[in-house]
Amino acid sequence: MGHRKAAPRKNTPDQQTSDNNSVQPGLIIAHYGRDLVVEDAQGTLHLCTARKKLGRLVCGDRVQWQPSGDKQGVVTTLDARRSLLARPDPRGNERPLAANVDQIIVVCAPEPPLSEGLIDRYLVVAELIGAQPLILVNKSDLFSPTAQAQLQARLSTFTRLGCPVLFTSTRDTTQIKTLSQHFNGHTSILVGQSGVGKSSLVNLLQPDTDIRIGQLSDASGLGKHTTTETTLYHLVGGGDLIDSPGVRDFQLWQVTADDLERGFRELHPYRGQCRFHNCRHRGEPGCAVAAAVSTGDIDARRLASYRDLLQQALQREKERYPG
Ligand SMILES: Nc1nc2c(ncn2[C@@H]2O[C@H](COP(=O)(O)OP(=O)(O)OP(=O)(O)O)[C@@H](O)[C@H]2O)c(=O)[nH]1
Ligand SMILES: [Mg+2]
Ligand SMILES: [Zn+2]
Repeated sequence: MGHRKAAPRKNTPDQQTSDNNSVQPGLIIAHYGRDLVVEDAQGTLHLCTARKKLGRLVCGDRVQWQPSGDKQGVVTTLDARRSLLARPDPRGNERPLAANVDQIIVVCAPEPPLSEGLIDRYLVVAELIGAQPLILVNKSDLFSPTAQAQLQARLSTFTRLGCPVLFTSTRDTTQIKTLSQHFNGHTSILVGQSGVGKSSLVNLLQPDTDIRIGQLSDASGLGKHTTTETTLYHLVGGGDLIDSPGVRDFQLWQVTADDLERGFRELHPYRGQCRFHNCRHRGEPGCAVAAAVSTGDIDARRLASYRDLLQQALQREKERYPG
């Protein structure tokens, strides 16, 4: 390793970690375009760039990086990802959003109106990347008890599928404990439409990371106006939480017909039970899934949702591979 001019030293405890230029492990906790905020093993933040060959790095990525100056560095290696959550851009190209997530928290609120279809699509993604889904209905302070009971009943399909539904309000700090229990031990990501209160939930649970990132970007001249796409927060009550910017809609552009079958967990027990081995459960004779709907074991709305998504997936496959 070549000789390197020592970086100017300040006598802060933070400084010790960037004193040598050895390769070391880090965690990506935010990014501004190509600039990454990497947290070292001591919890100090560094503004890094990444070698081009590494592709797009995202929040939650574990990396190896090398200091290159005062609180700056270069990411040299990407550690293997346990999971990768991607989101399509407006043209339908998948863009990675967060890595190593094991819980997807779908946040809803009375406004914009709650959409079961949107929840279904997030659940498919959760299933496909092996993450546990959790539904948070936020702004519960705006619900009457009757409205909340009605909504609870409406969302009971999801509870029966093993996806917990919690009612929350960021106006009510007594809920921090309940939320912490669900977040502890996980790397979770908050997803959902804009304005449902994702960032407010983060602020309730973790008020100081934005300040630390702000200090780093001020010090590095990154400017206050740059906004980060996603940010990872270490929660006081345990666990990591990734905030992501809201979307108006979320479509499953890259999901195939086979993926969908895996993505609807209530279909799993009926695998291989239909008369036709390649049954897509769209009204074929002898369909075990249709039979399960008539006995009430599968929710009719969920099957209709599956069929809609299947129709779209088959259409895409036809466009991609015509003939
Ligand atoms: N009444 C009420 N308002 C809330 C609650 N949580 C958040 N809000 C308000 O809802 C608005 C949107 O909150 P944000 O936290 O910015 O929403 P977000 O989901 O992060 O939005 P995007 O970042 O655009 O995706 C703000 O005005 C919040 O003050 C809540 O529990 N009750
Ligand atoms: Mg937000
Ligand atoms: Zn079938």
